[in-house]
Amino acid sequence: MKKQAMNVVEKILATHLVEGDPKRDAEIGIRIDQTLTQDATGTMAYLQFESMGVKRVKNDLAVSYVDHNTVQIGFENADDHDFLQSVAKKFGIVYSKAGNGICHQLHLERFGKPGTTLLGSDSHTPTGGGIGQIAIGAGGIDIAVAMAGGAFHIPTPKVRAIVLKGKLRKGVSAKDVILKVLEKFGTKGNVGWIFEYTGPGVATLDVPSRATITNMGAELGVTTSVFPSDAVTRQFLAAQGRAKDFAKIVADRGAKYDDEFVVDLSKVEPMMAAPHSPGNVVTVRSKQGTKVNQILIGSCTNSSYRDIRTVALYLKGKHVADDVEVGIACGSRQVINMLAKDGSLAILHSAGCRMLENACGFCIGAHMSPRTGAVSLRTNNRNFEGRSGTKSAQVYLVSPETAAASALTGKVELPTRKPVATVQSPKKFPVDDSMFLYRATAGRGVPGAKLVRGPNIAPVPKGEPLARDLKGVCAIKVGDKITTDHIMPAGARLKFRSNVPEYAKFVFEPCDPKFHDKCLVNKGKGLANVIVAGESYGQGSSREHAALCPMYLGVKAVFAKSIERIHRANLVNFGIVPFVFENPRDYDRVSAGDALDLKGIRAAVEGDGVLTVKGARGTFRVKTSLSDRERRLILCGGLLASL
Ligand code: MIC
Ligand code: SF4
Repeated sequence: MKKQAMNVVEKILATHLVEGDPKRDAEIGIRIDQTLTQDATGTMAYLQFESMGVKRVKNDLAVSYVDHNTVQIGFENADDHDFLQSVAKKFGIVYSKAGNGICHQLHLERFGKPGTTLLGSDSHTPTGGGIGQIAIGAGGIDIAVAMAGGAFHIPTPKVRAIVLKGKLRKGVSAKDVILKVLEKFGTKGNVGWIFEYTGPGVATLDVPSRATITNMGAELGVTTSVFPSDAVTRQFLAAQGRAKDFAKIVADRGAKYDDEFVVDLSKVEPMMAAPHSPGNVVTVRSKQGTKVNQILIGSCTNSSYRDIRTVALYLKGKHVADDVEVGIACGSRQVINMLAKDGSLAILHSAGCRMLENACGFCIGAHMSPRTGAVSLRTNNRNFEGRSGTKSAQVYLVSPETAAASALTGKVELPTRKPVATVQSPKKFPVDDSMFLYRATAGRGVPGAKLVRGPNIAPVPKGEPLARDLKGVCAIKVGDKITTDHIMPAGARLKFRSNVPEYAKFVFEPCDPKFHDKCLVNKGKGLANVIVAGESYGQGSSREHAALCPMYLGVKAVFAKSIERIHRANLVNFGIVPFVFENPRDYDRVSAGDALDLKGIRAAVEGDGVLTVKGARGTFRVKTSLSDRERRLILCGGLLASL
């Protein structure tokens, strides 16, 4: 019998399917081979894993990276690191020490395996798609379940082929390609899709370039993005001393897709995302000459050797403009070691760049906030308002080439005017795994190892079963495209990630600093807090704190025009009902402070998901469409309460 032609997504999912049938069901469960966590989401993931009472991790490989909270002002970050190290030792997890690099770059270099699945407690986990993995970002508790051997559930994906043709011109790179895709598909409306890159142009892109594209695919709101695993992948793995990890995974001839979009690489021009959304894409040409105050290069999107070496080639023998500050954060020690060896580091120093730690740093607003009203060009993947730490700053997302060319004049410049040579993929990367601890005990753990818990590590709160009826109040009303950075700010607040009561004080801080206090007053009166929001609520990061902390404050439901995938899953995991307005115009009938009668909410969740709400200006209907699994979770107060 002739086998049906399959695309890359189908091939990988077919070998990992454990629940459901993609032909029939709206949701499927897949086995997870590898997991990754970073420190900002990891502490909570491991606290939850611990509370499941499992003795050691059960998936093939679990890696715990420390890269987000490395500023260490006060004891909190260091306490978290100690806790994470002790968890890794006890439960059989590989631990990547602070200073080793950024999780996604490191995982690509040292662990990512074509044809496998990777689940990470960070929304940019799809970076692994660059090496042919189905790599998905999720909330920490989903990672905890996967480490305990449980399945991960995704909406049965629709697969869009992004067909690459031709070859990029000099001075144009992967960042411009993903910005082109974002220009076409935007940051909303892509829930449930997987973007698979295919076509003859794929072979012209090296693995780090592919990873830049899949990394920033997160901004589309898709489940993930993936490239085939081909000769280029084989060469990359061999150069990393991992030839044995290679598996060829390419789409069969005649493979089918639900949709197709063609990108002619030779026609792509330098692109940028203008403030304050990665989907706000314009050409660099249209902003040429704009004065720039700050340029930051690196982060998990563009921090490979190829990227930073390219910047060095632009800056060789030159100096950055006087009134622009330039900072560079490399993705890993491997990258820095290579730059040190080939002279790039000296070039960058002489050119007046500030070499930053190889960590998330500026990307998450942990430092390097620009001056008031600044124009900041950055190679990272998000430019949400205020994420840089400066609310009035205008952050543009650009390629390393555009960043470097602009650094020389202090104005937005076209990198294609004086392009540099293309950096070739190295034949051999210098491998040094010495900052990955507990590799020898991975999967087993060290007998007798004890957990180390500083005062910043607080117990995880559990949800309560959903009541039959609720008397509620609209605790806040927000607009469209509210990101998790609005709901649960990072930056200076990040250090409270393992301390929910403390972190909860900052829920919605940028929108309404009194939100926390109001919620507690309502909760004290026995009222359920309800969040009312517009389109694309919860876009951005995978941080489950954006659901966990509201749960702690007594939020029981969200009424939005639409809700983004990861955040919706996090709400369900913490027992908050993710409702959407049946008629989006009813959004206008609710104001902050309105009493909302949620009579029959439990029956609605048990039944068809439709709830009639009595508000201050009449009744309206909200609905939620839940799988049986999700329904069960919400009814008992969330995933942790269900165990
Ligand atoms: C981000 O880019 O916003 C983060 C910080 O990496 C988050 C994770 C987090 O909030 O800890 C993400 O993208 O998931
Ligand atoms: Fe870190 Fe930024 Fe990447 Fe998030 S997007 S993982 S904060 S570098």
